[in-house]
Amino acid sequence: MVGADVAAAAGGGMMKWLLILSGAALIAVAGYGIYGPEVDTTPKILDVCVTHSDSINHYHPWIFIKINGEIVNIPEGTGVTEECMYPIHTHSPDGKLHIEIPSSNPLKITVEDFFTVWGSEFNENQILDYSADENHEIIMTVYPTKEDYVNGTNGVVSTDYEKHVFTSVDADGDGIADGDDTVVLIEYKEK
Ligand SMILES: [Ca+2]
Repeated sequence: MVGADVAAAAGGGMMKWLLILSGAALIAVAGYGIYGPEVDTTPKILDVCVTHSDSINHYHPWIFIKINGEIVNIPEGTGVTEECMYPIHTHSPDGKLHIEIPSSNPLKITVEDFFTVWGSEFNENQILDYSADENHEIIMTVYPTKEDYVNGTNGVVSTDYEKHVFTSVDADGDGIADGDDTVVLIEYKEK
């Protein structure tokens, strides 16, 4: 009798655990149902290849990176592989970006897209291998033209960081995307 009582007690305990576990599984399934599709962080920029023959909105912003005052070289051919030329890429090592948006796929191109095709890190706390800390900060400044950047005029500090859009909109009606010739400067420096 004693043995049977122990077995019954053990069986009851197991049933309790099964109920708890199945409850947890239900919550997990429900959670996936609610949140699963929303956490798709696959960079869309890597799904699109461009060719010069497609009908394309083609314009040229600039990006410059300074680490402790030194300009970082951005390689020629960033965003260009044998298999794919991504909608944001370089053809020279001078910070000139080529944005080519197929009219069949009107992407919104961000600074993050460039770092994605480059395979490098950038956000408000990190630029390349450098992290913001108590002594260092990351400042992003946007200039309306390359000439402004060279002259140090009309720069606006932005807190958009990687979310900054190189706009393809032509709000001023000159026939060129307004993001053309704009400059993003990312600086990592001592506070
Ligand atoms: Ca324009």
